[in-house]
Amino acid sequence: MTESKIPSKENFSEWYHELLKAAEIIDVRYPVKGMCVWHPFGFALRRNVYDIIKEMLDVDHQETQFPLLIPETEFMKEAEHIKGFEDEVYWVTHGGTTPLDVKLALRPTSETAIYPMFKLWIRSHADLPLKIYQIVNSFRYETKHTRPLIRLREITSFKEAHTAHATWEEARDQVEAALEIYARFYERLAVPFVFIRRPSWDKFPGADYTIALDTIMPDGRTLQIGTAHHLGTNFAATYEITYENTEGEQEFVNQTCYGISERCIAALVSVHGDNNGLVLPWSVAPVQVVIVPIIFKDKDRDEVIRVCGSLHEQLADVGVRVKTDDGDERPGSKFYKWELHGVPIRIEVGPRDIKQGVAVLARRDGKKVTVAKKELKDAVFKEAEDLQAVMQAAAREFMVSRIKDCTTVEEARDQAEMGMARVGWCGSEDCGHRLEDEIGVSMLGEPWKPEKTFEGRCLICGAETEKCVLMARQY
Ligand code: 5CA
Ligand code: ZN
Repeated sequence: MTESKIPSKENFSEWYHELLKAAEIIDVRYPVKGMCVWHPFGFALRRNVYDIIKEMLDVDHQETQFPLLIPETEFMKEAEHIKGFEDEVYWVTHGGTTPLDVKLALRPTSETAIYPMFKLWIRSHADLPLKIYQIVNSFRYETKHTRPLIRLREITSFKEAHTAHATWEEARDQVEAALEIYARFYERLAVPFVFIRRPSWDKFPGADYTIALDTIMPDGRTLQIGTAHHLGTNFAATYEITYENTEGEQEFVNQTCYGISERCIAALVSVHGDNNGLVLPWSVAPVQVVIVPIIFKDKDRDEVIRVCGSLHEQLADVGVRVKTDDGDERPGSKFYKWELHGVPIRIEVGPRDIKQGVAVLARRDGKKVTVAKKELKDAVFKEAEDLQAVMQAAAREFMVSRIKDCTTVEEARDQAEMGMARVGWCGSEDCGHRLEDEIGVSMLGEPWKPEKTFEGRCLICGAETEKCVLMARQY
């Protein structure tokens, strides 16, 4: 089929919105701004994606669930945290017609729900480290332009982990462990990113420091797709979370938290999709293989359907998420529909293929191979793996091509239209703010553990420096 229901990806914003609709990811017509409905197909994708992160966390974290509502008295304890979130909180003020004695906040994130309980749970060093996570909805009254999956007022799939440790160093190591988990997670999604340490003025409210994962969207704008925060003893002091150390003294715990949201799916969809629709990595595709029977004459029907059924069974038996589309539409329409839904591999079976003992295997990236029926299973896995690698490489190449060193404000301004501009920074807060003002975009921060060191000059004051920062337009 040549006609395409979605606009060209060059008009990224239109493409994105139309794709979410056409590929049945989410429905944005719910009548509350910033709140969307998952279509069943989108939710199946979400489940596959979140199963990966759950499996990774379950190795040494415990899953739990805390209430949605947080009493104002707890919410208002940590001064910096309040400052960071007070404009974004939804409040429950009434039970029926009765005003509540204590207003209840809908969690914008759950520090203030979880940490009063940590105070009760943690007694001695034997209770540490404590590592928990939950996958819940959370609410933020965002005032910036809302966007499906990207900036929501109800974040439906907020994965937040919270940990407590005996020492600051152990918490630091946990931040690194979390980043490693996220790196492996995004590798499975074939979504490239850079680790960036946020500047002090953009860290999580109440944290010692914040490290973010940022990726570049097709329109050149940066999307923060995860963060890990070292909370030091800031919340522990406020919520009196102490443990008895081996000498019998009470000490504050050191904490971390780290989160991702359905932005991971926004990134997945945007980074890989094309003009024909979704392109999903094998690892998460709700349908990994679609089998399309090619029937020209009625007399061939039974035989073609039988062979398709046996291929279907073979693949399902080894755990492939396979679907046989034996509906009445013409094959061309079926191809189009499953391409739109990002199916990595399509298998076509017609009478002539049956006679020759082969099937045609078409990959979502356009590559086609004819394979002997006996070798089909192996061929599917081989092509799936290769396709995932091709997607990974293409996505990384795009991102890397959109990060450039810049030595003048004008250059950085131009580059920030395309992606990230890397510029020298002396480290003074004053020059930092001027960088943001003059380039007209945000400072994402310093690359975290960069491969090579930087040598240059602060773009503002000209001082020699080994520090560099990435500047970009952000979603
Ligand atoms: N408590 C910490 C760690 S869980 C926390 O809330 N960190 S956060 O504010 O940085 O949020 C974690 C991640 O959620 C962000 O990195 C971002 O990817 C995502 N996120 C934040 N706000 C929204 C929003 N309004 N819509 C969708 N995703 C969001
Ligand atoms: Zn400077």
